[in-house]
Parts: sequence; structure tokens; C-alpha cells
Amino acid sequence: MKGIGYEMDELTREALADVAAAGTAADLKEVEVRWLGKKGRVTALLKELSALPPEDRKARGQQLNALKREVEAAVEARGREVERLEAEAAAARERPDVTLPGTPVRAGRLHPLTIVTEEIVDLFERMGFHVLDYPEAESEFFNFDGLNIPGDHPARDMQDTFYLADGNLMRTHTSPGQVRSMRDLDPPYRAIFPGRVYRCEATDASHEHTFYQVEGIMIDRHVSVAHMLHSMMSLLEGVFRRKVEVRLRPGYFPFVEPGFELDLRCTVCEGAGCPVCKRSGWVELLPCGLVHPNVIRAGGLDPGEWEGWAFGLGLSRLVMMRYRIDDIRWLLSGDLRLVRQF
Ligand code: FA5
Repeated sequence: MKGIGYEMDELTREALADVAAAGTAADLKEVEVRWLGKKGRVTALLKELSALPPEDRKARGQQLNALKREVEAAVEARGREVERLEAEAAAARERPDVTLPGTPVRAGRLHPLTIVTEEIVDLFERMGFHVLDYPEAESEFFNFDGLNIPGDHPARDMQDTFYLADGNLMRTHTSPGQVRSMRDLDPPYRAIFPGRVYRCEATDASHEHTFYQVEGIMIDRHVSVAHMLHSMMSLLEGVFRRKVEVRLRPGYFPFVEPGFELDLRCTVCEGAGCPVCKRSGWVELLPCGLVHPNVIRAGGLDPGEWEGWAFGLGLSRLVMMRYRIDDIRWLLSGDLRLVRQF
């Protein structure tokens, strides 16, 4: 007959084998419930104790408790091992595969206005020009009066103005920089001021209420229209990298005398006529002239001693011509499809 000791050895072996065979935390939990749970085998044996004759109860109780402790210890030890194995397996699964193709990174692009501005800045810096930045919210003095446009002058109506509550205005052109630079720099000097300007006007394919200009100015004892034209042609050839067709005609601006308008053969339609050039084949791009003595005076200089030339490039239109953009409103549309092309 098999003794109780034999039976306990069998049970212990069976329980420990069960524990050792558990490969995952979930398996181990099942094994634990099967042996030590409320309806587990050890628990069931412990419940049977009360039915034993009192003289057997103590020895049997000790054996069962020993079995219980041994199984508990084995479960705990196996638990640590399973945890380690599972962590190792997870690490192996998650180890990055460096041979997999990467996720493409979509790089940002410069706006065409930025690209062309940077090119112009680079070109003029190499020709010895300062590059200055002046305020967009401007006073009436710098935007108009200092430029020989007094309050009752009809030229004020040429550029419809956004006025600010404090009496200032959003500059309608970059020309305020002419007077400001004369006050800021010691003559002789050359400078450009690229920037954004604002006009309260209806928009169409070549007119925006918010657009960009680049003002150029040179102040010296003697300046010439020839030098001014040379600078402007260097600008156009630098931006287009080829000969472009232009025409020069007289133009009127109160702050220059004489004044000119330099037009560019429309590149959108190659001169055939389109909404950008208003079917004329030409685009108004570069007004210019010799700085009026009253403006030299407003800049704090003596017009008997100093002369100057200035131009006011329509930068937004130049960008349109360079990239054949057929509507100026694309430029500030915020539509990323535009920028992604450059
Ligand atoms: C002026 O703004 C003068 N300050 C230019 C100047 C400077 C003349 C120095 C003489 C000496 P005008 O209003 O023509 O001039 O504008 C200059 C250029 O800006 C135009 O030739 C055109 O290319 C561009 N432009 C004018 N209005 C708009 C508009 N609404 N949208 C886009 N571009 C415009």
C-alpha cells in the first residue's frame, strides 16, 4: 500500500512539473488557480482534513502546508522567469529593423517671394548696397509729405490708403525709406529696402491689396539716369538670367524729376496679351527717376550738394514674371500647392 509520504511526493512532483511547464504569465496563473485557488487541489485536500481522525490530522496538515508553501514558492520563482522571458521576447520583436525603408520627410520650401528677394539682396549687396528694413505702419510724413506729396495733392488719391486709428497708416509703397535712409545714413550711399506694402484697392490678376516692392536708392554728389538704368537692368538680368525685353517711358511721381516707367514684356503670354498685362503685352514693373530736391531736403540733406536716383520695383509682379504665375492672388493665398512647386 502506498503511504501518505509517497502520495505527497507524487503530488509535489506533479505540481512542480505543472508550474515548470507554464510558458507565459497567463499559463502560470491557470496553474496557480488549479493548485492553490479556492477550488484548487491543495485547497480541496486541506478541506478534507476535518474528516480525518484527530490523530492523523496534525501530520497530514503539516504535509499539506509544506506542499502549499513549496508550490507557492515555485509559482513565484517561475513568475519572475516568465516575466524575464516575455520581456526578452518583446524586446526582440520591437528591435528596429534598420534595413526597412524610412518614412519620407516632407521638407519645407521657400516661398517664391522669399527666393527672389534673397537673390535681389545678394545681387545688390555685391554691388555695395545697404539692405534696410523699415516699418510697415508708417506716418503720413514719411509716406506722403516727405515725398513731396502734400495733403491736398491729387497724388494722394493715386494710392488708396489704409489709415490706422492712431493717425498713422499702412505704407502704400516702400518709398518712405528714401527719406528715412537719408536721415539714417551718411551720404554718399546706396541702399535697397525690400518690403510689404498695402493699398485699399480692388484686386484682379495683377493687383493685390497687400504686395511687395523693393525700393532702390543711390545718393551721391553726381548721379546719372544711365547708372540708374544699369542697376535696374542688372537686377532684371540677375533675376531672369537672360536678356529680357523692356521699354522705358516717361512717368509722373511727385518725388522724382524726371520720372520714368520701365515696363517688362509680359512673360505669362510672351506679349500676346493676357489678364496679367491687361492684354497690352507689357507689365508695369519698375518706376524710377531722379530724386526730387524737396525729398533730398526732407531727408535733411542739401539738394545743392547731393543728388539721387530711386526706383520702386513691383516685386510681386516680378515674381509672377519670373515663374509665369498667371494671377497675383496665388502669392498670398496660403495654398501650399503653390509653394511645393519651388
Ligand atoms: C510707386 O509705388 C512708387 N513709390 C514707385 C517709385 C519709386 C517711383 C521710386 C519713382 C521712384 P506705383 O504705384 O506705380 O509706384 O507702384 C510701383 C510698382 O508696384 C508698379 O509698377 C507695380 O509693379 C507694383 N504695383 C502697384 N500696385 C500694385 C498692386 N495693387 N498689386 C501688385 N503690384 C502693384
